[in-house]
Amino acid sequence: MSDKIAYARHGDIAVLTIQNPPVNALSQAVRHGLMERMDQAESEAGVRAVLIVGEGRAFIAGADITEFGKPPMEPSLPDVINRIEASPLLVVASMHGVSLGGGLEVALGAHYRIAVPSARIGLPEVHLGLIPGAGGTQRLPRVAGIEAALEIMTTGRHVGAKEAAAMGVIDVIQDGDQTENGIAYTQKLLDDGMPRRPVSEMPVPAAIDWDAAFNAILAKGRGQISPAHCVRAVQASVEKPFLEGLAAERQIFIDLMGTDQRQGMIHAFFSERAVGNLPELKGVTPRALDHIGVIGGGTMGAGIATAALLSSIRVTLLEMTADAGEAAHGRIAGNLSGALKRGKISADQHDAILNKALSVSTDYASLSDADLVIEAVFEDMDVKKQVFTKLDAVCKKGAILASNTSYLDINEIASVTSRPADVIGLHFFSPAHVMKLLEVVVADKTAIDVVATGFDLGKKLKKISVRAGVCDGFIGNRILATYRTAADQLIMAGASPYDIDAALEDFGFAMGPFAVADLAGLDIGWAVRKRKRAEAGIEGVSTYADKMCEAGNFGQKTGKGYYDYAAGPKARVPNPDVMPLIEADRAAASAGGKTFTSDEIVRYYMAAMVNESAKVVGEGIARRPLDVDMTLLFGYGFPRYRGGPLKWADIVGLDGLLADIKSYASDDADFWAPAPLLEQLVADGKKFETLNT
Ligand code: 3H9
Repeated sequence: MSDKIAYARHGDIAVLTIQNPPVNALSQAVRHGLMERMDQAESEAGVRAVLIVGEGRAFIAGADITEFGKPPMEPSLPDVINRIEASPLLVVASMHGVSLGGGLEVALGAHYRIAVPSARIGLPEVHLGLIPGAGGTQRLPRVAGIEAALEIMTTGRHVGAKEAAAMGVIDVIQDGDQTENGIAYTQKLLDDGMPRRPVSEMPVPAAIDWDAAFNAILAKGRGQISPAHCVRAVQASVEKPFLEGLAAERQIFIDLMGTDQRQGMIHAFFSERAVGNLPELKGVTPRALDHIGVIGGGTMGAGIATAALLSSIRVTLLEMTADAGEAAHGRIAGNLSGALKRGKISADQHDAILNKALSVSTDYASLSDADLVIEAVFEDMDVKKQVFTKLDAVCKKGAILASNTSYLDINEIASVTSRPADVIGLHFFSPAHVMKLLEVVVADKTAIDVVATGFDLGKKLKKISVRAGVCDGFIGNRILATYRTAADQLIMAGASPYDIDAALEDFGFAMGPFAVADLAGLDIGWAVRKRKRAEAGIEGVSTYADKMCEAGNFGQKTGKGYYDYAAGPKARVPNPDVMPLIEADRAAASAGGKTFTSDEIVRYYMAAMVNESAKVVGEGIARRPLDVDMTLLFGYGFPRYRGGPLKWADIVGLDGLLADIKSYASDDADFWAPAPLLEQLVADGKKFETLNT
């Protein structure tokens, strides 16, 4: 008999308890066990009802995702659920924690559902590139109606017990132990003589305009297809008898299982969890993180302070002058009132943070008892060195000294202190209280428990933390610099910024690189170019991008950049001044004249991204390909359904990409020098994913 499903009798009720930690995923053993235990309940004398509960922290988190992509194993989940629903016994599900995907589908196969107030339900299959595949698209519309069912399955969001009860998905909400509640409720149903109530026998709702719903959801998906396919499965629930609808759902599920998008999204799911899981940190105790100092209260510093405050960490923010301190306080207060408006904190929490947890100072001595200090001052090595020298003098022994630099050498910064083992890079992305990515930059002498504390901070701040080594730009900005250069090469060769943006947005990026540049501010790149030229002693150079800035066009904030924003920030009207400037540069360089298809643009841009990513992994700046994938996904708008640049590369084929890179080398041999790791993988017939362990 199954050891995954415990069986106990409580009078007339057989209690089936799923025991598959950590989240009771519906593995083959669980499915098999449920079949066996249903047989047992039905064959035992005196059993009138079955109660299904989950042990541990959840009812059921869904199908076992690790089985996806492997040959199917009997019994299938739809068969198990149909068997549960068809039982002559009364079947009740008692839910706590999450009931997701197949978990909710099992509950919908029961005849009645009870849940604790903190329970959450959902059909998150779209986040894995799938649709619900065990009756969710057929049963949920019968219970909750088409509109609610489609909203739940196309967004994949978690729905709280109260809302789920209002939708008709949960019959009773009751606080307490799920098993005790379930037994009492089942007993009451038996005592009241309540009949079996199979959802599949409930009437179907009226039809809607299916094509309009499909097209609207497809357009919203930015290239992701599975949400729109939920519409077709729900359509089948209305138009076909139950079993035929179920078969239609199954077919769509199986078709999606074979897609690259499913592969990309499941890679993202597991990588998101693996990225902060570094073998060298096992058993390492992080240092305390009760009080954090932040130096500099600009957008970045204020964002970091806000993120820490929202995670219940005390913050002392240091500014140079009282006026600057007041401005920083205002920025943080603005961020916090945004959090209050969005319901992330209560009014009391908001007031407590501002009155107690945050202090603003102009005196370095106020950082003397901080556990960790992060500087977010001007990106200049001398300025950073001055800050670290002062921190070294005032901070307590064991305090961690962190830099938020986005490209400067952390080893050099650490060298001015007497405690380089306590120095680390913590590279946040702006706005730091919103963006999910945190690069934990480990310098040569950084102590292992300091690294562990960096990851612990990321966890407390609910970030996706990625370990990076020291180099110019670390993982993300180094790769960004390369693919941006590839975009500039495409422009000189003949593509327009608008062709490039359109091609990459079709590929799935939220915004193309030139729209992103307009948003970030063109003056940032201009300042860097001017500084680099001054350092190199180059005078009098002015490219089309410089001329745009010289004319005062810095992007969205000035109303014009690559695009003209007169009609609003979302307007994508090309600025007519840009192309003549580009044409002049092409003419001066005797370049241009080539035309590119969208596919050629994507191929070129992605080849640059993959090649640099492979160098970053090969040099050990990123430990594993998945670290690069998560950096690009969470910091640079890379489409999640493609999994990340190196997952994408694995899917499209490394040999073809390497051949492309070699063919582009005739444009610029240095820039397109193939990454040794990529050449090695191709020679060995391997993929990047083999390095993800
Ligand atoms: C489905 O159901 C299809 C059906 O419609 C049709 C089938 C025919 N399977 O996230 P955590 C692991 S599709 C396998 O760190 P939390 C996870 O990898 C499924 N493993 O904890 C991690 O492992 P490790 C629809 C799973 O508290 C550990 O459990 N369901 C699964 O932050 C803890 O997870 C979903 O998409 C799984 N289904 O969050 C739900 N779920 O410790 C996906 C988790 O080795 N899961 N693991 O790193 C989640 O959203 C979150 O994991 C959950 C817990 C909210 C459950």
